Amino acid sequence: HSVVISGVGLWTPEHKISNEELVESYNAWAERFNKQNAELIEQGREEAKPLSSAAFIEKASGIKSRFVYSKEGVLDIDRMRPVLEVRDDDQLSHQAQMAIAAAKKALSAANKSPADIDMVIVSCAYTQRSYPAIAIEVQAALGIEGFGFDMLVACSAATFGLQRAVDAVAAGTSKGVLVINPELTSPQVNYMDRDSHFIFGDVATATVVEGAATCRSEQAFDVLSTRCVTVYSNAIRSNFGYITRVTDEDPYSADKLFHQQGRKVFKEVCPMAAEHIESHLSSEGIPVTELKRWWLHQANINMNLLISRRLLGRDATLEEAPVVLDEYANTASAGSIIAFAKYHQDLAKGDIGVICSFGAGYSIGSLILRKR
Ligand code: CO8
Repeated sequence: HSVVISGVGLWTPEHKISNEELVESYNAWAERFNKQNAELIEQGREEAKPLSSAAFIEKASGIKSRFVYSKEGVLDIDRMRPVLEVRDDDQLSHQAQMAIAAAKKALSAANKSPADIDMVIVSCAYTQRSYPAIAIEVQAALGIEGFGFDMLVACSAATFGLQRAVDAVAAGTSKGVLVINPELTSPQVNYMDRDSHFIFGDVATATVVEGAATCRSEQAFDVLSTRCVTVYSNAIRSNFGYITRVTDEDPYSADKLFHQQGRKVFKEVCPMAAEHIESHLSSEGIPVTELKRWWLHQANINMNLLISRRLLGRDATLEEAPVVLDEYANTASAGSIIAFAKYHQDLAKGDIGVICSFGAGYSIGSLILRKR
């Protein structure tokens, strides 16, 4: 069966935090910490908190701002984490709410109704609970018959989820699949860590995957090929998990939140991603120069430029490799899908593009698409 992506949806939270706001709050928190711990710092028993800078953030990452699901609490130096209300078991969960908003947009872009879908994959960096799956909650709320499950593959959750969807449709076991990426990252961001407080934002994306024969969309892409790879690394890690209840560790300690060795990640992941894209394209007989669009993972502008430079011998233009991280920051697996959602309508029939994610795991996933 020939498989298409027939619709993509993007849901953006209403709240925004600029670098300047974030840095002002972090620096106020750090200065207070240093004042309160002046004696210990003087004695060398505590490390002074370094100050952050909006200019550094923009230069080192390309990030100018991020969207958040809840802004309350994030900038409060007595809290330094968002506030989310507890919802009863019979209310819609936060993540399902985000997922449904994006899913409805993807369905409408694909010109499909829930009756056309029989598989729901919620694929993202974190789910707010282990069971029942967020995907099954979404399935019920949208009135979809079939099945759903959650998948966690950090930054490559969206591309790995899409590969599952493409395979299911190609095998004839599913007629239509919703792959949804409700990236609620802000609860896992350490807003008290100078090196990572600026990296992430919240968003939700969704895509509809189906057979070419049922496609009723004006903006559809043939999926020519998918490829996923993982190589174990501790350079990006979170030790948050259900067993901390019995290991008696501090559930709020920094290692329970997102942390990374950013330089190491940068150096190791860029060549991996460049080689991955190159070998994926070459196995399909497509020269890199034929690529009209690169919907790359959105972690760092310099990473994306380095990857395109390795493959093209020059920096990709903004038209070739659109950037959304300036406005959205790193949104884990959703980044490349935001780029795809915002920048696909101008492509002509036959144009080829690649979606590629790279990140924690390490994990790399790519899809080669051709505009129909
Ligand atoms: N303000 C001012 N100065 C700073 C700041 C700051 N905020 N942060 C660091 N500095 C300083 C450093 O201390 C250092 O000073 P010195 O030279 O005196 O030691 C100097 O600036 C340079 O620091 P770095 O070498 O660390 O700076 P880089 O140029 O490497 O930039 C980045 C740091 C932006 C983090 C960069 O390394 C990067 O983007 N690396 C790639 C990271 C990446 O892509 N990671 C992927 C993570 S996402 C993922 O995989 C999914 C996880 C799941 C989602 C999690 C949701 C919460």
